[in-house]
Amino acid sequence: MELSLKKLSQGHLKPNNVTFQYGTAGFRMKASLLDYVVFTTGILAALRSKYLQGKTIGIMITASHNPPEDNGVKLVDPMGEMLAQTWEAHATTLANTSSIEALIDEIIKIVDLFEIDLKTQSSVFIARDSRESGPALLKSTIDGLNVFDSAIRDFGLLTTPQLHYLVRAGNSNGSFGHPSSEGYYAKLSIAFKQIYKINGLNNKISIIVDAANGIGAPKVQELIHDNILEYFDHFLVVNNNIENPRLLNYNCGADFVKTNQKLPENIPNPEPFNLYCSFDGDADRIVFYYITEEKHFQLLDGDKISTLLASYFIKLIKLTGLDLSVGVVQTAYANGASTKYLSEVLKVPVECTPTGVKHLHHVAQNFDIGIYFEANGHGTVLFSDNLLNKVSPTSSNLSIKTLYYLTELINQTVGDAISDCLTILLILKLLDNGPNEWNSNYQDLPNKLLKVIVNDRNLFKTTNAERTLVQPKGLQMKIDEKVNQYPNGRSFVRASGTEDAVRVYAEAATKDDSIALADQVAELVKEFS
Ligand code: 16G
Ligand code: ZN
Repeated sequence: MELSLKKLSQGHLKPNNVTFQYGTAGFRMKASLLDYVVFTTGILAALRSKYLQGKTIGIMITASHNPPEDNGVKLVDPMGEMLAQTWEAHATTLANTSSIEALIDEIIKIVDLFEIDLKTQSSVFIARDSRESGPALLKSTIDGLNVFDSAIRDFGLLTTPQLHYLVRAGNSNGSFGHPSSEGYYAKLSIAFKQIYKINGLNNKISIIVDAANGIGAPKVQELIHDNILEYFDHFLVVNNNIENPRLLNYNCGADFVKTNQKLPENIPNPEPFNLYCSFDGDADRIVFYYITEEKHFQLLDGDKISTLLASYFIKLIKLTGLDLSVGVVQTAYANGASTKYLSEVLKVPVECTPTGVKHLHHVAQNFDIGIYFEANGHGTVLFSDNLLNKVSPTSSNLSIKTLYYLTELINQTVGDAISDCLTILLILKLLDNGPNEWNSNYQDLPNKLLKVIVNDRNLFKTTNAERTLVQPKGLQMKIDEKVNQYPNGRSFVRASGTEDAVRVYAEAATKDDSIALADQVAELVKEFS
């Protein structure tokens, strides 16, 4: 190991004065700083695979909705889930070693701690999004992997959820699907066709997809054009230019639409009540929207997606006659009106977790049907083994059959914009709803999100799923005083996990109140920092 490490580490140096942290979704920052990080992450992936008796681990090189000059890397565990949290600290430690000797020491510590048998052959699947920095970072990651003898499959350009699917398929002996892009397309499109056919749907589907000029563009086109185009009377992908990497996430994509509450660039002749959706740069996030006759923009975000899913699954479960639990998982960013609608109208249990997909995913596993979405559009539905054992494609009950195919259509490894998109399109048809009916289930409380730059965001510590500050001392009390001055007021403060900043969220009965409350809380944050 030492010899190959010395040879392979040449050219991969840790930049001075930077501290790396495996954050909410892996390492993410300016691509120019990442070379050493991807090298050490390659090493860790090989160790993780060896530790898990040679099961396949995934490495995804992406910075999601971040600007084109950023990049990042994250690891995928064998069942397609995010890297186990206990290993995040090891990823951070390796990335922060500033000499080869220190790196060797840390590797040895990990090998000893987990009693890793280095002779076990490691196996790693790797893919990247469409960023310009991707190929060079891929090469450095592979150097890291080659420190140990690893079987490497480079899948080239993929969406993040495709890689999650492939890793799980690769570890599942065919029971989850074929471990190839074709296998992914086949699984989704077969399920889609079956749901459409067995339910006797005959109205064709219309959708315009804004793919953020990211990798989701060619992938959703391939899936739909080659497999299910006959079910659409209008299918168009805009912002599909991945040849010019500078356009990635620029004035388009899920983050742009959610943050600015307006249409992305390049929607041709927007028509009232046409349904649109936006992916982010690596297609693990989706939001929908439409415009009214008065040309008002209406966002159907992650909260609207989870309420639609919850109301549909509650109806479906009744028709199956099966005894299955349904629950929804949100974060503090979920609009208060959505939480109220879920618990008071739909009467489903609603759980709140800290921000970041891994937290929601974990809690959603407690239900037979665990629906989780962040307001920003990250999310999916998880199905329990109990449920999977009760559904079958050969059932004589149409609802049970439909439920079976939904478990195939919905990507259970991670939120997947393509899979979520197909699912929502079908559910709207099954419920015979258009965007306006979907949007009418509840009305969002006006809200405001602010970013405050502080000297040290680590001073801000929270509890109660990020809804209550425990530090700095005294600040939460002051926030509560402000909140109490506004009808339906709610506000919370948390340190960002991806940026050096603190975020302030506020909602209230009127737009003006939500802005005033956010501003006042932001002032308090500055005072206390
Ligand atoms: C990451 C998370 C996302 C979360 C966001 C919060 C994943 C795959 N991504 O992008 O879920 O909403 O961080 O960012 O978990 P923040 O901590 O900067 O507010
Ligand atoms: Zn993303």
